[in-house]
Amino acid sequence: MITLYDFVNSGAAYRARIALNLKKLDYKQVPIHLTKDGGQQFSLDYTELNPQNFVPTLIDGDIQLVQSMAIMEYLEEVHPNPSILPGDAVARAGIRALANIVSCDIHPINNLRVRLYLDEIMDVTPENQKFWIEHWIRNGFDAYTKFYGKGPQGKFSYGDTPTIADACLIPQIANARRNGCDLSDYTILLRIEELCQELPAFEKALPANQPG
Ligand SMILES: N[C@@H](CCC(=O)N[C@@H](CS)C(=O)NCC(=O)O)C(=O)O
Repeated sequence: MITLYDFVNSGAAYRARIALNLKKLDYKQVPIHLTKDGGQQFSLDYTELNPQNFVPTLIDGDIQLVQSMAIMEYLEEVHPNPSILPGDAVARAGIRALANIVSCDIHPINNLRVRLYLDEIMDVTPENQKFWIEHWIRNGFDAYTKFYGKGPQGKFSYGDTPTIADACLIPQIANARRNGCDLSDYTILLRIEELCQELPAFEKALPANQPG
């Protein structure tokens, strides 16, 4: 049995939920509330599992995995069908490039710990924090749209089946909405989102559909 330590509004955990659902794997969820009790990710027990104090963490038997990208690639290698990283070396590099735009270049700069640092240490006003968040989301989504244009321009982010790129994009769009970003310029990304949300794997992973 697989166990996923996750949090409803965590984009990184949302990626892992999508990947698990696309692979049609059963898993138990253990919520780690990122703000309750001073942040349950900082408890001693959870720190043992994830020394970075992040969600997600995935337990598969006696295997313990951290980092959502590593988790998705592990799932792909252990359960290759259906593939979420399909194609030849060029296609796979293209999919990883899109996924990394979100996971390396947007998400970490807008993460909870960074926002708390801006707020509490750097004394950045709420208005300027909003500018910061929106700036990096737009910067990444502009790049994502351009890279989509250089790929096969299929129904999903890269080709006609959902991949780890979509598993990164959809949570980031949800995060952008939660932060009040105007997404009207991103018609291609919104079209991909609409198609993804029609799939049960994405629907089941929605924050609104999580236990508790
Ligand atoms: N690179 C990590 C990032 C994980 C991450 O940033 N998780 C966030 C939630 S989306 C978190 O746990 N933040 C806790 C904090 O900032 O204290 C991954 O992809 O797993």
